[in-house]
Amino acid sequence: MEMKIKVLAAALLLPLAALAAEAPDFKTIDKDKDGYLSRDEVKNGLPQVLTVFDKVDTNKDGKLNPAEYEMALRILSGQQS
Ligand SMILES: [Ca+2]
Ligand SMILES: [Ca+2]
Repeated sequence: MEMKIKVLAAALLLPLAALAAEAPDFKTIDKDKDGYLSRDEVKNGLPQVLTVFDKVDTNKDGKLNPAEYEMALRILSGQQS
């Protein structure tokens, strides 16, 4: 049934598509309120971001500023697999 396959595919894609919308706020993850997300803060707040941490840490300071965090969410929510 072609219809069934489409529904299944949509269900599989949903969690990633919903990630950006449901992701915790930057300030919520930034526990020590220094304006950056360390690896530990990311690990506790939204572990999926760790998978793209190095890729989005464009200035290589080992932490994420709000723009870098947004980039991580965009990458994760756009991933197909
Ligand atoms: Ca912090
Ligand atoms: Ca950075």
